[in-house]
Amino acid sequence: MTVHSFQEHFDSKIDREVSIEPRDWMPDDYRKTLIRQISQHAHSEIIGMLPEGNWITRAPSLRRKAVLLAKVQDEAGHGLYLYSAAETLGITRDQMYDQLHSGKAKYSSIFNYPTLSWADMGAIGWLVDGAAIMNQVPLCRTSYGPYARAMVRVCKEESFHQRQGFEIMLSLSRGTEAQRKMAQEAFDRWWWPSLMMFGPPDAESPNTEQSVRWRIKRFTNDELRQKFVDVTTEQAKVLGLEMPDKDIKWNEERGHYDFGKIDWNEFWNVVKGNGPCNKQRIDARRNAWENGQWVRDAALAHAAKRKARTGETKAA
Ligand code: FAQ
Repeated sequence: MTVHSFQEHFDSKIDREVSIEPRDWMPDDYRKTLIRQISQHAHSEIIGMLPEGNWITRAPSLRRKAVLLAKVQDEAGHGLYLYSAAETLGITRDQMYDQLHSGKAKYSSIFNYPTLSWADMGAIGWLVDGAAIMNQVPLCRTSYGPYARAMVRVCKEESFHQRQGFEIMLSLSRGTEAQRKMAQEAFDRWWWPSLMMFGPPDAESPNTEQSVRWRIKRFTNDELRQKFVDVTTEQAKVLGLEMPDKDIKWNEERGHYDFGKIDWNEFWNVVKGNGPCNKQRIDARRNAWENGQWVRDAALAHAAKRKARTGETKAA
């Protein structure tokens, strides 16, 4: 087959909704885009463990501690499935780690904000996992097979995360005045950064058009952001919390909520590395990597010894 006919075959698979698999021919830019998106997604899951990890020892009850611990472990699992999916495209895990630790790779802006109170665990579950599901359910139908399959389990776990967050917010908002205030204050801080998670507006998103054509992305950034606003505004009513955006208003004609202006300067500032916790997050990952060197060395030495021993047994 010529490159031309390879391309035709690829295009026809995309049009027929047949998934692209690791051994299939694919355009270089399709491969590059997937490596970029999947590895950044993996990094987000791993860095995303840090803000919540901060509260495991301070969770207010044994039940809350067990649930939070399980959630943070789930995020580690998501990172691992995603690194594995990216590896099928020809990048190694070490290369991806190196890109993260050197600051070359991006990860979601949301994880560069601090977790100041217990209510932040509620707000993260409700809003951050809520935004993650909104973005990731359509990715279960993304055109690259290994990414789509990884997303199925990730989304099931994320919906448990979202519910546990909502339940924390519900308990706090129905609790004492101090607890209600804590919930409102967390909502106020996490609202705008959650809207930023969906990425820049479509008009300023260099990757969306091509990714939608390749069916990597099934919806644009603005479409997903709007769905999220519509759903969470209704959920805030159930919680009895006030929307942090005073301009939010139902638009009968559009059948959607109109909402206020997002501060895109803040978003780009965080993406460029100048958010409140960027340095702390990367330092924590680098330290974990460096301090874990002896564990990796020990595991390799153990594997080599076992291999030598079973080799000896076989020879005998
Ligand atoms: N933060 O042209 P677009 C989670 C970058 S997982 C930082 O629109 P694209 C689970 C973008 O990379 C959360 N950078 O890009 C959890 C690009 O730069 P590049 C992560 C951002 O790829 C919950 C540039 O801006 N989810 O939360 C952000 O078409 C709780 C231009 O943007 C995923 O990764 C951002 N928010 O669309 C864990 C989902 N937005 O790479 C723990 C998969 C954009 O060209 C606790 N990813 N940029 O240098 C996606 O759906 C897409 O990659 C988007 C961005 C929608 C994030």
